[in-house]
Amino acid sequence: MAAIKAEPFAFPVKYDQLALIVIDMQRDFAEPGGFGASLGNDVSRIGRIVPDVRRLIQGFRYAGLPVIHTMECHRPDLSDLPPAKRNRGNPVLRIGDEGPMGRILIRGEPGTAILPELAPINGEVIIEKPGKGAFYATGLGEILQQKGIKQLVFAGVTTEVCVQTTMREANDRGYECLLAEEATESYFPEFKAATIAMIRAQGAIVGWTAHVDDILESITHA
Ligand code: TIU
Repeated sequence: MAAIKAEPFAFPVKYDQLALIVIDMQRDFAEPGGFGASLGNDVSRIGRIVPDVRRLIQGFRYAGLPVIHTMECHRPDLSDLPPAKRNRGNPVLRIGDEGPMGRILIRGEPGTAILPELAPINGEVIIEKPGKGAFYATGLGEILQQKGIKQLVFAGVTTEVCVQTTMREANDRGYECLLAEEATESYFPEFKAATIAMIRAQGAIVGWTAHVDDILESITHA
């Protein structure tokens, strides 16, 4: 059986059931003036993974494998934004407030867009999600089922928030999950390291982790 070199042991890949899911590579998390910065974070860390995320996306496209993109965002009328989420953390700018890149994390605003280098192409699924996890209040589960996808490679930000939440949601739904280490980032390096460690602990209790190069090498055989 084909396998991707991974931790804590080789990932038993089935190319006909595999997709890449890129979580929330949006300007709001990567650029000054967006949501990540409004929470007091150094957003420059996020931009540094763009080349590795791009390599991964292009490898999946070249192999003819699906690429799914997610965006954390809300309706302009905020009807899908619980007050508990809007008020949390006392940010400088709250979700829905007008910032230098438009309204923070609102669908269709410039700051909410995916970074241009990583923009979806025609035919790729885009999931707009109001939560941290990509399964909550979205059609992701149905789309994966329809496409026969049972294995997910994860990239995107932030490792311990939206990426880990979605991996845990997917794991509970029976998907086999593999996190691409160089293609994910946190505002807190120690949180990224801890997330990688806890995902693959206890015999891959949540999933596997692998290097981008090893994933790319494997999918050339898809
Ligand atoms: N704040 C933080 O680390 N993350 C988020 O709010 N959203 C995502 O991770 N996408």
